Amino acid sequence: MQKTHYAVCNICESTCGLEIVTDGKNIISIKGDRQNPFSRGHICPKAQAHKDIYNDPDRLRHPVRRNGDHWEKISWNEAIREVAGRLVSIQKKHGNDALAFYYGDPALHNNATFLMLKPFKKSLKSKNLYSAISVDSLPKMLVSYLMYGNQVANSIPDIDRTDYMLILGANPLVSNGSLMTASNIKKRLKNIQERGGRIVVIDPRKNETAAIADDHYFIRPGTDALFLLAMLHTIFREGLYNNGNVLSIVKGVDELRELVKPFTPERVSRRVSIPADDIRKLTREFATAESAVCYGRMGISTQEYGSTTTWLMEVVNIVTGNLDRPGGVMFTTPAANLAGIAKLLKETGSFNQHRSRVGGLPEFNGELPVAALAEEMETSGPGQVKALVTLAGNICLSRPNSGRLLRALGNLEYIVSIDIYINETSRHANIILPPACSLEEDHFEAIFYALAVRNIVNYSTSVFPKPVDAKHDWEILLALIAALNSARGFLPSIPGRIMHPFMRVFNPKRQLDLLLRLGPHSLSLKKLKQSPHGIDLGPLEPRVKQVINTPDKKIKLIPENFLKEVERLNKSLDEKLPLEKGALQLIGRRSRKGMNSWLHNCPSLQRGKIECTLLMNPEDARQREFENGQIVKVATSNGSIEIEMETTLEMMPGVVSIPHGWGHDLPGVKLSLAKTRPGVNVNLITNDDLIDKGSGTSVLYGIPVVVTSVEQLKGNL
Ligand SMILES: Nc1nc2c(c(=O)[nH]1)N[C@H]1C(S)=C(S)[C@@H](COP(=O)(O)OP(=O)(O)OC[C@H]3O[C@@H](n4cnc5c(=O)[nH]c(N)nc54)[C@H](O)[C@@H]3O)O[C@H]1N2
Ligand SMILES: Nc1nc2c(c(=O)[nH]1)N[C@H]1C(S)=C(S)[C@@H](COP(=O)(O)OP(=O)(O)OC[C@H]3O[C@@H](n4cnc5c(=O)[nH]c(N)nc54)[C@H](O)[C@@H]3O)O[C@H]1N2
Ligand code: SF4
Ligand SMILES: [Mo]
Repeated sequence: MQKTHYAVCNICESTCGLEIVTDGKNIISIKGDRQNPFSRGHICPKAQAHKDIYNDPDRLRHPVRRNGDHWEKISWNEAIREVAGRLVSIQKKHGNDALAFYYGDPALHNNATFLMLKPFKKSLKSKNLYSAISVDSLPKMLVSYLMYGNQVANSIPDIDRTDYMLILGANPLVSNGSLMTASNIKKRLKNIQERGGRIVVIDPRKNETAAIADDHYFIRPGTDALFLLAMLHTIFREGLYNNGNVLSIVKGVDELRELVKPFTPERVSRRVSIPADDIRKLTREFATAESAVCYGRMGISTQEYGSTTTWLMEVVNIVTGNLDRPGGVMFTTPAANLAGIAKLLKETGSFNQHRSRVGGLPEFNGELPVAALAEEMETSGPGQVKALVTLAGNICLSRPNSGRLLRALGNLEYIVSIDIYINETSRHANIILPPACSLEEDHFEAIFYALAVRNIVNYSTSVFPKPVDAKHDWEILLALIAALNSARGFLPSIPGRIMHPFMRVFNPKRQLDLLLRLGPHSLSLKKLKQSPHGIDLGPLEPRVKQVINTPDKKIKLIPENFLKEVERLNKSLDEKLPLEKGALQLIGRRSRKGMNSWLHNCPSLQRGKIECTLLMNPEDARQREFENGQIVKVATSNGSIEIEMETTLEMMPGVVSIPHGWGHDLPGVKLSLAKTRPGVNVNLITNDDLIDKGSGTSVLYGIPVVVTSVEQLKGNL
């Protein structure tokens, strides 16, 4: 008998509604849920991945232990007991910090896992805690923490009402929006134009979003901070300053006016590669629009001045009166009010409270930048990492300098991966603990509703029951917490004793129910379940005063952290351009049919030409006597990779682009389809010592590279 389920897709941040028809055991079809008030039937090709993953014979369905080249099936009890025993004995021998933990993106797309993360991290008793945040959104969270006093108080573009959208370093048409949960971005962007508004994209690649924008400007990678400083200079110079309804709570306007004085459009123009008159024109358009929003993502986050650029974008929005007004950037009022809860629990963030042992990189929210992980494994002495737990992360492809990490993993005594596949990272594990399939679990996208362009909420119940002998990610974490405690052999502390049974009774569903009841819309899980298509709770509303959590309840326009960076930017204006030194600059891009390193094993997505190529401007190719389609060698100080090159006018001269998440042809990887179309791992040539000094975020974009033909290089050897 056929059954129709309504669910929310948890692959990316868009939270599209799905209509999944099954016969009780098999998936018959996956379509967009037309009755979902947010996505209205929209889905992208990746929605079909749910079926591929559910059916994938390569997906692990029980714990496995590595025995030489083979994997043997073991019971959950044995697996959990062995893992906890080994981890604790390593900690007893080498100290608590000898254990490192890394979690990746999918852990944040599952509310139950997310709620269990904090107690799990605590139970590890180690400072070596890492996540994908430090190769992603750390600058935004840090800026929210420093300016508004709460890392979870993130301002979100009010895309549905804005009259002017200035996009720097983001490609929402392919990524489907990030730190901006919005289904069907293309339609939302088109609507801006239909309302008579404008979209301007600033990007070293004329990407898919730029292709539908009103204007696109190439910018030299890594120079957005200078562009924004020149915009701010122009705003003050031309009297365009207006901080609207937040005037009374903004501190530091006079200091800002002084700070941006040296950055005239003329001075920055050569370096950013945008004519001074265009910078002025864009500034005037932005500042005089009825409402405007400056939005940026990976291209401004994981670059040399990632946190400074993120801060300056926030400042541009504030001083043009676009913070906290419809059509500008606004704060959400989500059903599960994460910012409010963080405030209540006094967990609004921390920065630089301690530093990594070897490189001295700053902690953020108790986690260290993942760039520090390899050196923490390599460098002997007290606190050296000797064991690793990964959860829903694939660091061997996602972290810069994969070669170094690979060598460092060889120093470890024990590795555990909580993952659904034997992939580039989990192949190194001693034990893999696989959770049940995502369709076998209920879902609630707490984090992404808090980042949504409308206040929306949706609870998905599982499409299939969980197999009898399976565990969800949160159950694996819970079992590990208990087993670690018992392996340590001490009587659990009083909070520990209360905590554990409490967690069993007070499972993630009950926690969510409480969050909903305490939330601003006074909902409950029961009420949500009665609305399987989700509930639209209305547009974003002005609420900055409730959100601000700084000691004086004022917005800190200039956190001191960035002053040194502004000085460095000023000096950079006299330095040579990367091109003058003979290098090209490497940036990344995302694939419509992949999700970082995964979904490459999905037959419905991975057909036709593989998307892992190097893109180069035809003029750069001509100078090097390259022909379209030839294999080229791309080198940095870390080594080199060989990859097919495509010429395209999309690329700014002097800049080349390679996507990340590829390179599946490694021994032991069990991804049958992905191995036949492996692509090349760009992180073999990215550097882990390139860091945004303001935050500790890795620099993944704007890296100097030398590109030669393979023959040329061989000839030179
Ligand atoms: N050069 C370069 N590097 C980059 C980037 C870039 O743009 N350029 N982008 C960076 C960014 S933004 C990010 S977020 C990171 C991503 O980096 P990571 O988060 O480290 O890696 P992912 O590729 O997202 O891998 C997700 C893993 O989770 C597993 N998985 C999927 N679903 C589940 C589940 O339900 N439970 C469990 N336990 N496991 C699951 C998959 O099999 C896979 O191993 O990469 C970063 N690295
Ligand atoms: N289909 C698909 N969707 C995804 C993902 C995926 O892998 N596939 N990954 C998800 C994840 S984890 C994330 S974090 C988001 C990311 O979402 P986005 O940031 O929207 O996606 P990217 O494609 O990384 O876009 C970065 C843009 O920055 C540009 N850029 C590079 N360097 C610079 C620079 O110095 N300055 C400027 N101005 N621009 C620069 C690049 O050319 C690119 O167009 O996407 C999410 N959605
Ligand atoms: S856009 Fe994102 S949430 Fe929507 S169907 Fe595609 S992967 Fe799923
Ligand atoms: Mo990401």
